[in-house]
Amino acid sequence: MQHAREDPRRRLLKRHNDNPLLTAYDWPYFVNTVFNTGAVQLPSGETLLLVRVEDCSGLSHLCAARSKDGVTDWKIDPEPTLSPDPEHHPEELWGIEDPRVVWVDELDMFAITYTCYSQRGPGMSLALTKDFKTFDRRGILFPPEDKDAALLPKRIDGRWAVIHRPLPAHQPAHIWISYSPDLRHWGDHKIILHARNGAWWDANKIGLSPPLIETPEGWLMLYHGVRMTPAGCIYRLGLALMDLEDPSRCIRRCTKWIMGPEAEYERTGDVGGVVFPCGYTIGDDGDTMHLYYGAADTSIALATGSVREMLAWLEENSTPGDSAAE
Ligand code: BMA
Repeated sequence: MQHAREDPRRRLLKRHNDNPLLTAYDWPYFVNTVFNTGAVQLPSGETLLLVRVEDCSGLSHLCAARSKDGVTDWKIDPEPTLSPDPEHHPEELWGIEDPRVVWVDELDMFAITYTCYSQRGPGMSLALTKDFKTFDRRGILFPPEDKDAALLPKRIDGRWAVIHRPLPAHQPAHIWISYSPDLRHWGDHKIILHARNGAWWDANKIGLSPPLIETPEGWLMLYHGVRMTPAGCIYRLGLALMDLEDPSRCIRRCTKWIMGPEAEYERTGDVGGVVFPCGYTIGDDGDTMHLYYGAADTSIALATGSVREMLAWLEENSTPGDSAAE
């Protein structure tokens, strides 16, 4: 008998047949693993992945891979594209990880938010680029521990907004928003999505996955929930819809996860049981999402879905507002 969760009709996100798309064996230089990746479409139409690469020291850097169709024939930079720079940025001493990339019209630049791994734990940094060759590093925005950040691609009421996930010494860990007039000074910090309690799939620890997706109904958020089990953590994905004018206001939030580790390459690897998307591209139809995710902290995989279907599903499988205390 087929298990319900294996029923493809229930899947909002369909895994690509060629998964995993990229592994360490595809890399032009020797590395341990390639996994959590930002993704954008370049003006040329190419897909660019900004990949977290872990070398055999255990530290990570970022490397760009480009492909015409977003699936095959990847042209990978022959050496690291963005390396930790602890001399000028001591907060990058133990590497840089998990980039989220958005195109920002007003700046005429891509904004990359990434984890900087400092001696005091992971914090969150910002760099700007036009071409993924030269970078304007803006340094650390939020001190440790903080991760899973993405800039909104435009100002909200005149201010920049970043979604992020501080990690307090004692869980739970919730998703926050912070605002800035200049991308430098940040304030008005506010929790926008609480980790649930008890046995929920998204209890105790949640975080933003890729950058928010602007839709006519609101900002669609894909977030991860970390289920802690005696055998280790399970990273799954869920949906929330945030108000377009006020992204700190959650309109509705899913009750069930939409994707979890099922395939062999998601269950087995350096950290099994992890699907971790940091980026997507949207097809020419304005609806098809190509979601790139790290699988088991070991490879890069692709799943495709319809934003419209996700919104419709959310209507049926959600509770209004943040609804965390239940
Ligand atoms: C999270 C992040 C991710 C990683 C995941 C599973 O805390 O550090 O980079 O993929 O854990 O190990």
